[in-house]
Amino acid sequence: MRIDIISVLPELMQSPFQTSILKRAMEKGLAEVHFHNVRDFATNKHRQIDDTPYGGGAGMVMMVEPLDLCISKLKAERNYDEIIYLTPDGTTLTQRIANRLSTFENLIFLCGHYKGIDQRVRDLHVTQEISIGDYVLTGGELAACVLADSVIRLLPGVLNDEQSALTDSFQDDLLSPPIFTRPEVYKGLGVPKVLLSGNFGAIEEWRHDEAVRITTERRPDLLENN
Ligand code: 6GU
Repeated sequence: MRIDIISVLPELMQSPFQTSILKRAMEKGLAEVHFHNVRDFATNKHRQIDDTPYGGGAGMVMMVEPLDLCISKLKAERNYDEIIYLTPDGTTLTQRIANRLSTFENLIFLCGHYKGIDQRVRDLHVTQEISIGDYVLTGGELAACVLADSVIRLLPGVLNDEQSALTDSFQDDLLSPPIFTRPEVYKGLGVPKVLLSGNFGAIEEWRHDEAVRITTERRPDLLENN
């Protein structure tokens, strides 16, 4: 998979891709992430990329031309499955969306900044708009990192044990059951006996029951999807 990320602050997004699992995914050639600085596509002599909104109001708007030039250049080089604008007014990211995006070859993530982007960029190019939750960030960059992480970890070969993505919280609309490792007793707190029993049928049943119990307690809304 190839992801092209367009931003005014690409330096904000370096470390997540240079560490741990995402780094290994890149090194193995399973994912490529390319950053594009909008400033490089500015056309006037001040290298301007934002301007005041027509009609007035607070804040600046990212100009249509630099973004159009950047996206058009990429589109001329390859076919994109989706061009995603990261924005608080997009569809809230879910595991289902991450799963779907993980099946694609080429994606563009467009990070908004300031008050947002000129509507005509959305009309010309954007095929999907995604938010990572009901709160406001200073820009789409951190959201783009979250989205990229959620998608790249699903690519075949990225996780060591392919099972582990399948048993994630949310993958079956259930939260995860409690987990334990050594020691067997810590500060008087033990481990549920069933986990020490070696009875894998009983262990699976316990884990499922716990997952349902915790989901019922914390996120009953998830159970309605089943
Ligand atoms: Cl995608 N962008 C910004 N600026 N804030 C957000 C967001 C995105 N998702 C949640 N809050």
